[in-house]
Amino acid sequence: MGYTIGQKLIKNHLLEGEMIPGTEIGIRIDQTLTQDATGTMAYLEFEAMGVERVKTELSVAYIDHNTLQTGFENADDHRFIQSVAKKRGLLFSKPGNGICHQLHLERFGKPGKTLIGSDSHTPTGGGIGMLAIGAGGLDVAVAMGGGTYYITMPKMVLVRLTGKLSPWVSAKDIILEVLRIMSVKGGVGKIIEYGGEGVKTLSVPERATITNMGAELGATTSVFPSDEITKAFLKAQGREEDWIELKSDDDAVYDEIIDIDLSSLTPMAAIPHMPDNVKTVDEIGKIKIDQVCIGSCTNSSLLDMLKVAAILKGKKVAPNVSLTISPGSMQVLNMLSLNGALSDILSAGARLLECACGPCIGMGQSPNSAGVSLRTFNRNFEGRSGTADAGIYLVSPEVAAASALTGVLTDPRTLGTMPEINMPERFIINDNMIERPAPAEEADSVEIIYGPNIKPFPSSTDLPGSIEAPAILKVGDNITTDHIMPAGAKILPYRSNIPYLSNFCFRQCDEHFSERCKAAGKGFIIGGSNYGQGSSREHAALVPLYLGIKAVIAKSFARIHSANLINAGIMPFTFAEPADYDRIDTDDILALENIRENIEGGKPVSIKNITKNESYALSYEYSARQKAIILAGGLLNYTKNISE
Ligand code: MIC
Ligand code: SF4
Repeated sequence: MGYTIGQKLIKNHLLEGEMIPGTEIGIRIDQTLTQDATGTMAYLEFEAMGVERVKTELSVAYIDHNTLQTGFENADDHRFIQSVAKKRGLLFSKPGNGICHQLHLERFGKPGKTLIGSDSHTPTGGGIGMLAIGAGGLDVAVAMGGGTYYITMPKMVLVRLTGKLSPWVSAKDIILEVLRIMSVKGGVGKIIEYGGEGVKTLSVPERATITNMGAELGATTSVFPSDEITKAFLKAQGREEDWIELKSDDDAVYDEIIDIDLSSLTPMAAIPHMPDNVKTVDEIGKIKIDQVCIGSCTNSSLLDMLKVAAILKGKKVAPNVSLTISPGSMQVLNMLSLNGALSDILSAGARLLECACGPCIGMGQSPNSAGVSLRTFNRNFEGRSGTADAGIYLVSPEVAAASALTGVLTDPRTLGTMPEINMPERFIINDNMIERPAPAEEADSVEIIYGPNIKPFPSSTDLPGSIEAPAILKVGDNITTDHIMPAGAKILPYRSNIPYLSNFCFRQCDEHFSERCKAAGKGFIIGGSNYGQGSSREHAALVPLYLGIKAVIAKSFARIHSANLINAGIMPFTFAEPADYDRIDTDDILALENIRENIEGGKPVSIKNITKNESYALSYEYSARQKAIILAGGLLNYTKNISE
């Protein structure tokens, strides 16, 4: 039996376990990336591990999220990360150089390699045939130290593309269609692989738009073959030697196949407040809009920006619309400025933002009250933009630019003939904003600079024999990490200050969550299905740990969050009978009796509802390693125990 691309990549990096879907495997990691919002914590954890120099082939620390410096905090964190990078052997990408995923694709990603990143959109690298996976900061720190990375062996899904996109329909519409079909939890435990004749019609940036938003499917990762198109892209980046061919075997077997005829797609949008709430632009109609934001790691490539410039050229942005443009990287911005496209964008009345995440993570540009904002981004979760009652629509650059001109949601097919945009044969290469590490022999003299905003991260203790505590919070389905630990310009600067962050935990669901946790001293969270979807931020586990949360009992979990909970020493359990979810109310006193003994012995676990005098069976599928981590009270304790 032949292999799929995902299976080949895993097989070439397999260190532990067997490639049996649903079982835990350990893989070797070639490259890592971090961004600043998760990076500060990841490097604090790396420092706690006591490793002198990173042991990967390549590790890069990017600064792209916390670039608004409204106080000393972000600049201090940048300085801390830069000093760690210099001392420990990492490349450092300075603020303003661009968004980690776009930059990594341009300058460092290599087909056939493994990459983990402390950001959920790391699978963008699948666009050039990498096995690129989003992970919690601690997992990335372990990989930087040369440690194995563990995942559940995924199932393989083939999305078979046939035909060719019609004019004005783009890669964003393909992934929106996949989201419509599969939903935000449809990808959990799966690798989404793209194949079929239609693949040849898609350039690398278009492929990367698709793999990027595979994160919204909950997938382990997404991947494209590495072919002549990949080669041409790497050549244009001056990196032809990094190319290898990668394709699935003819007799590869997939667990699921989804067929999409590209020619049947029309412009689409994900309507508020979930990325899988997908409708065609026609179905939604000409709603009035207030803001258009073009950029983010999903749609900020040169190709995207050139399309936008061509649409805006010689025209004027509608009076009621604020249009922002964030190019994905310095390379993109440089090329736009040299070929005049930037002038077309600016002349139309756009606001140019720096090459960073910006509005995507609520770092500025929050819409007006009850505003409607069209964004080329990947997430439209309620409140994420910074305006609680704004409605965010996720669209392609073509829909975004066309709508910015009319002031209403507009089908770009009404614009007439589509301008032809080609990929450049050579990108402008300028790595002036990448700092190289000190040579190993000089590393000793580099001092790590800690700012006053850096507070110790919470510690956890061994799993006790039994736990009795209230159900502090009960939430519904599809709770995102943005609900658990919100981001945005006001909160993000405190990513290295867990005590302060704890004041904002679950704010959107229960204003008093933090105080109630502090009063109770310990507690449980009851969740619906797909609990913890969205980002990789381990803060969504570290802050609940700080607040005394001992276990989360949900109908199902998102992959990265479940791994982060275990790493923090918080037990994720699922209801054996999903209907038992309905039987628990907030403030019910619950007890996990003999929990230590049960986990240790792999015995069945149930939770007693003392208030209602009932008991509910729970399921857990911890590997032997995960059990040991839970018993030790988290990955850091576990690592310390085995190295003592
Ligand atoms: C996001 O898009 O939500 C983020 C901000 O990039 C996160 C990481 C973080 O919370 O710092 C992600 O996607 O992992
Ligand atoms: Fe940055 Fe947004 Fe991409 Fe997250 S999704 S990495 S915030 S651009």
